[in-house]
Amino acid sequence: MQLFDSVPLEMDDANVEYFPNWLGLSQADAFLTRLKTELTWSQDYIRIYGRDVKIPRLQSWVGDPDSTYTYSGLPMQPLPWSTSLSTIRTLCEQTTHNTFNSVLANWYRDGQDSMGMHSDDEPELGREPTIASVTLGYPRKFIFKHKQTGQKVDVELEHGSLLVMCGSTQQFWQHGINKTKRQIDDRINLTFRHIFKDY
Ligand SMILES: O=C(O)CCC(=O)C(=O)O
Ligand SMILES: [Mn+2]
Repeated sequence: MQLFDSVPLEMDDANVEYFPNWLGLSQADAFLTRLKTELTWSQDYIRIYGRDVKIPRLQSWVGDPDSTYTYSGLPMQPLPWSTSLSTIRTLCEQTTHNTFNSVLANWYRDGQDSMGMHSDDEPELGREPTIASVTLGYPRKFIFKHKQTGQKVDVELEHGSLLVMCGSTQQFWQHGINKTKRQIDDRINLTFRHIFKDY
């Protein structure tokens, strides 16, 4: 069993732990390269005021066959586990002492790709979900905003890092990734989740 250096983020009403060098550099590089071809990536759309709008990133939803998930109003049927994703899932389970039956993969192609502020608080994730978030590729700033006080906390998520959110984090905080005008390379983020069938 490996032990990793981690830092808790200073946040009220939350439980967030950051593991900067969770994967070795060559392992992280290899996963980044493999996931680009191993996964089936799609350009999904959401409906806003009667118009279909492109989600600003590519996505892939992978999981056990019964882990259907509704994300931003989109019901998603999971694709089967790929070799790399199964390996990373096991590593996440070992570090967090949790089990995960699904993962949402997001591919931010450049600085124009982003994710709006939201909480991972869908009912199928249960009360106080543990979310394990793995970053591969170009570092991006991950922003937290407290829903009641407006307090902001941010953390630069680095290549090969793991961010674990648990306890009341989703209840009290939103999170997201802003666009940036900087010329930056791409990044893949994996959020491992446990979907409950009966909720
Ligand atoms: O890309 C990230 O770090 C955030 C991803 C995220 O929040 C999500 O998939 O729900
Ligand atoms: Mn999220």
